[in-house]
Amino acid sequence: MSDSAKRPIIFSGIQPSGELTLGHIAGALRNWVALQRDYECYFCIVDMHAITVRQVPANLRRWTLDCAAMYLATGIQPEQATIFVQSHVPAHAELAWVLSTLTGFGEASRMTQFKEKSEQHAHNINVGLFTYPILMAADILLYQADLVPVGEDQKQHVELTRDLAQRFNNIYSPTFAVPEPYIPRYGARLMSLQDPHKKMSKSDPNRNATIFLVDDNDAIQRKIQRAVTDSGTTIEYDPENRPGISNLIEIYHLATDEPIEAIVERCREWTYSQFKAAVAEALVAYVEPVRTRFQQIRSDEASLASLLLSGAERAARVAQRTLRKVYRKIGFWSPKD
Ligand code: AQP
Repeated sequence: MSDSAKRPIIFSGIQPSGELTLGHIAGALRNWVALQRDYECYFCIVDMHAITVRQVPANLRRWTLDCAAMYLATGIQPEQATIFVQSHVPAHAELAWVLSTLTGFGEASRMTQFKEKSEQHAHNINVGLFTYPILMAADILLYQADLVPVGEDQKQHVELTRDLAQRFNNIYSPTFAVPEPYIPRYGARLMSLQDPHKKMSKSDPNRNATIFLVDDNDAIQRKIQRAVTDSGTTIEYDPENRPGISNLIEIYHLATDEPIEAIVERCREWTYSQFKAAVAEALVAYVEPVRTRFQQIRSDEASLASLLLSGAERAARVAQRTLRKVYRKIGFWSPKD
């Protein structure tokens, strides 16, 4: 393929720090699937990010394979995308070190995810949590990504990535593509079912707050029925003032593809309990095939291992090319230059 025929590049990743949730589909996976045919895609399982919070080693290993299987179960095509584990490609840590020397302490201190996670993990506010966005910048820049499809919470990190790319390009010479975030209009921040002011999270200690993609149909029904709403009576989309019901409308939209406006128009006068029943039914129909595919794919560990091995080899070749260029430009001596 000639250079002019090259497809633009996507990089994105998910931490294997638990079972994946409906939030991951809404903010990330469904957009990866939609974009995969038109882009050259690198979809990473970011285990190095996951250890910024203390992990049980056996769980981390299991969730890494779960994550790969879920990528496939939600529709990522291994023929279209390079799927790999971050720690299998050492260039991520190496470029992160270089970028850390270009990042201001104050700049890193402004990252809201660090502030939030420091509160959640007050007993373990480690330096890795602080430098997390720099490692994320390295992830993205190594592959010369043009687009980074993420949920709303990651927008600030992509902005930092852009600043670092531009800074490096200005100090040395053009080296990195400057990536754009890709944030969906709806579902960019699915909220907790138990506290609609909080993001739905895989590590929420309250399992009722989160729809996991491996939840069985009964669990999905139960969680939706118990979702916290508000004291209103109509089905209206107003995330600021009616976050609970608006979140359920976004979930319904995700499960059925019916436009938000059409849902509101059709269901405005329904009771909350009627609407919750409809959301639960649609969500069961949406999640069940994903769960079934996941179970099939996850049961074949040998195939997953071979997919991740070849993914890492391919990713490492591309990443190494960028890293070599960076090392040369910053003045690291090498006998190969
Ligand atoms: N609730 C969500 N709504 C929309 N997008 C979401 N994403 C995660 N949760 C939601 C998007 O998924 C991608 C990868 O996320 P991650 O698991 O690497 O990190 P996270 O955002 O910290 O997700 P969790 O579930 O909250 O993980 P834990 O509990 O381990 O911290 C990102 O694009 C993210 O925006």
